[in-house]
Amino acid sequence: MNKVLFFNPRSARFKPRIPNSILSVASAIDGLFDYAIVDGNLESDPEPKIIEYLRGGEFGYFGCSCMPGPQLKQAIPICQKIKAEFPGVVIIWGGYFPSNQPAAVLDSGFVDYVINGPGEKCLPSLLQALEHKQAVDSIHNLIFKSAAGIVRTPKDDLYDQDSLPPLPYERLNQFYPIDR
Ligand code: B12
Repeated sequence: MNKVLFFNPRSARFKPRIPNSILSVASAIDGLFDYAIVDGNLESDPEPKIIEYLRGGEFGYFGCSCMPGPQLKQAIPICQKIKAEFPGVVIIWGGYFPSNQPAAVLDSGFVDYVINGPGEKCLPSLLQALEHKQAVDSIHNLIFKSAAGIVRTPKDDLYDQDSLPPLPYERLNQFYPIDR
């Protein structure tokens, strides 16, 4: 199974913060796919670390969270570089910016899939389908480009938050000491 490299681009200059968005989707693939986390808030320059992970050859997916503003500023050049150097790595964006601006994101040419809204069900289904070379068009909360244009699958109602798995703080702690 290909591994997933999650990236939380820098959203704040001061005070490390828990990367809520990434942890939420990481919780949904815990036990199904192995993953690593790179937190832009805790790296002076996250790019070398990301490139080093990808050069290892074990990561088939790059999952990037993105709000509008500074996160976008860090996400764009890094994803452009990944697409150029590792064209086989599938780049998946989730969060407010790609959910609201999917055409701009997909037209960029360096993002393969947009998760539209909550990703806890969509991401594991997408990864399973891609691993087994199955169609993705029945997976809810997904936006992607096909030969016919941009495809937007139906959107789920918001999930009952208490039914979702707990956030994997212990895993985050392995990458970035949570004491910080
Ligand atoms: C906390 C927060 C912040 C924190 C982030 C703290 C942190 N821990 O990182 C801080 C203070 C840094 C912040 C900053 C900003 N924020 Co803010 N923030 C929020 C807030 C209140 C909650 C976000 C959150 O953590 N949600 C919980 C997580 C679990 O949900 P989520 O992010 O939606 O993630 C889910 C999906 O989007 C998806 N997903 C997300 N990422 C990924 C990645 C992958 C790979 C996949 C598969 C799926 C996926 O799956 C997740 C689980 O379902 C929201 C409002 C809200 N109630 O949602 C505003 C909100 C996101 N922020 C907003 C804005 C505008 C900003 C700023 C631009 C404000 C500013 N002017 O500076 C900055 C920009 C950030 C940046 N620098 O890039 C707007 C975005 C509006 C829009 N239409 O895009 C929101 C919606 C508030 C609002 N209503 O105006 N923010």
